[in-house]
Amino acid sequence: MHDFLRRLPKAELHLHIEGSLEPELMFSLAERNGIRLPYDSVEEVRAAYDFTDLQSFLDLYYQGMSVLRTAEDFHDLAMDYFRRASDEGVVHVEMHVDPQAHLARGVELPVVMEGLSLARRRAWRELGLSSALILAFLRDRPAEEAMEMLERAAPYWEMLDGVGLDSAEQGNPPEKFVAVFRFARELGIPRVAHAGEEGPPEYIRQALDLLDVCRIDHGVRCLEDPALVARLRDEQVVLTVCPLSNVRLRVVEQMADHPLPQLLEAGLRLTLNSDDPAYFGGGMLANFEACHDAFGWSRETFVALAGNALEAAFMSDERRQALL
Ligand code: ES4
Ligand code: ZN
Repeated sequence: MHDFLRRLPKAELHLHIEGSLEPELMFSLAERNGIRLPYDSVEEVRAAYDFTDLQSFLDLYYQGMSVLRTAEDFHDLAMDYFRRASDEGVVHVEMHVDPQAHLARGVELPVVMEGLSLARRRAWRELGLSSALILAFLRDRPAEEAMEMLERAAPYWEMLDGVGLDSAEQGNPPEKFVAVFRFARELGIPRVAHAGEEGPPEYIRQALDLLDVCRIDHGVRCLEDPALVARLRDEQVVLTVCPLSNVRLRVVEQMADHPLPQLLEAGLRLTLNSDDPAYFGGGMLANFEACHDAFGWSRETFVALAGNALEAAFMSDERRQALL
């Protein structure tokens, strides 16, 4: 099964590129940039990744990204991830990026965009791996700041495949971001949003009704609202589920308790994703394998889930046909 899951062509629709920063690269970038880390070893960093909830993770995630300063750093970050993903049979990666987190520490948008663009072109040429870029708004910061960031991103609108909504969910409902999502829609940019990870089912409804998103990132808490489940099924809304993330952030206690089997049984259009592979104990293959170990799913189930991701991916129909 391991070889089958590795060889299965997989598209990853839910990845935070800053969350792909492995401790080894964190140390080498810290050294290159003359930055002191509050850790003495890679082992110490990994030991610190003992999270109690989303916020406890976000604190270390924002701290970890402090080593990213130059376009070369962003290039190395993404290239490092693309190589690992490609080795795991990933053929397409859609990455969220958090420009506000970088702007807040003095790293300007062109630095981020140039580094990531170069890595994406190299990944396509050297690995045959396609990618998409999702500009994410930090929901725990003011909505006005999100709008300002999207305006500043004007030179890059053309290269955006989507906008997203991430960071601390509780208390930061989608309705807070109606204006900036309306602007993205006017620009013709597709929209996705994290909802129903720690937040209530109502946030999933808001993301659909007020932000007009085409996918829900996570969405696992929809199960608390049967009418919402029926709607997600009827409309075949794609959920980008991240099983190992849910365990590590204690959305569920262990893989055996994960609601994936119920979500599948409900007829929802699911995909499997890694979220922040460097922080949550593995990439796409580890997530697929964890599902196999916990639920004993057949090859057909994994083929269907991988197919959902290819069908929902932001890629040309030509590329999609080549992969399906
Ligand atoms: C994130 Cl809400 C959320 N979940 C996982 N990783 C993230 N990075 C930024 N926001
Ligand atoms: Zn996420």
